[in-house]
Amino acid sequence: MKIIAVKVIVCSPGRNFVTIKIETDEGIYGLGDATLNGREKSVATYIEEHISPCLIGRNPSNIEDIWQYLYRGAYWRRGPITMTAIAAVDCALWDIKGKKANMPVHELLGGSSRNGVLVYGHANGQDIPATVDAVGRYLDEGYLAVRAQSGIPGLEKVYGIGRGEKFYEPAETGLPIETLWSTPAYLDFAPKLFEAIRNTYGSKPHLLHDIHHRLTPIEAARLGKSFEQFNLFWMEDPVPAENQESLKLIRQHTTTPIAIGEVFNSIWDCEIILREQLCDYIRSTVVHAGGITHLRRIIDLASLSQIRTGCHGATDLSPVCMAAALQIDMWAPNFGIQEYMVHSPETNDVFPHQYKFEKGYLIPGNEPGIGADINEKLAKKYPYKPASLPVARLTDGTMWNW
Ligand code: KDG
Ligand code: MG
Repeated sequence: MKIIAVKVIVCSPGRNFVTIKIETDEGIYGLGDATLNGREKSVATYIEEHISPCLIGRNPSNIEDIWQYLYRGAYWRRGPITMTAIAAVDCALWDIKGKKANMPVHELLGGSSRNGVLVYGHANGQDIPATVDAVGRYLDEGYLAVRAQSGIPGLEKVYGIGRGEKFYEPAETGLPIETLWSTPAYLDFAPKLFEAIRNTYGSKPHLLHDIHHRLTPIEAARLGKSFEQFNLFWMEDPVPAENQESLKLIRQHTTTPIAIGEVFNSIWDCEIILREQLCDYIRSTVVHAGGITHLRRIIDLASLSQIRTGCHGATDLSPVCMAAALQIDMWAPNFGIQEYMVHSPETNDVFPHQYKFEKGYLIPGNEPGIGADINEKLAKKYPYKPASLPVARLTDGTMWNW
């Protein structure tokens, strides 16, 4: 079997996506998501200029060798652009291998370890009552786990608050919008949100919350302590983790579980965190962490410290990534939970997929490969639109982490 073409498809059905399609001389093709929110064209160019020419004529079965070729052969290792590009190729090659073997990818990884994939939905609202209502709607739909984010009094455009009911989409057309952040206002407010949710729905639902890299370790430690009484499933990205050891301070002070890693690109970004058990859930997923081949290594290292998976699954990760993540989720012995942010109808039309939601779980199905496709003709109707993620400033104007 030989690779005969590598296509990069950039489209915007509701939001921007980059997809790679690797075609073979046997008529089988594979798909990989290559979307890096706000940097879509950089990855597309990297693949077109530096990867596609090297793949033509290679045997797509040699997934490991091709991964090593693209990683070691780049010389400039790691980084979000390179690792997203490698991830897309890797995912497409697993898709091809599955189709050739007539098996879903989770069968090739070692078979399924569960019947379905526990997911969490995204409830958000402008204030506490609206967020409490939104949580209730997810519970009514059968979700067992819900992430809750609320607007904070006095702060405009807080992270995680959507325009629509289900699609929270932070990227805006044009240059980055500026948002405001106040740590004191947030630390005062966040526990009140979870108090209201627990008072309304009791202790059963799993509740999650994303801090989105905004705190220092001691602030996160304090928040984690005040969350303990509400028994959160996790608090996510409490601090930016360039300094992996900074999580030690948080761990010394609180038993609220920590999830981290959606922006990590490789095992080296979380090596200390995983070895020293500094988180409870690792958030890395297929598209930004080097594909199925590399994510599997991260998950195995995590398992040594009883850390479970909680793969990123926001709307900027296409259904192709979600389908691939579900294959990993079905296999991973240390699976924890999967993020599930429902895509827009336009996105779902361009990327037909077999996974479906049932009573709090996603069921990936048994189609050969990863179980997602692209309608290229329809994709052409949604041309790329430049869009950026917001930036954040403190109330005195200082740049902060968005
Ligand atoms: O592109 C950025 C989003 O994927 C990110 O802001 C979403 O933090 C996120 C999450 O947990 O889904
Ligand atoms: Mg997050």
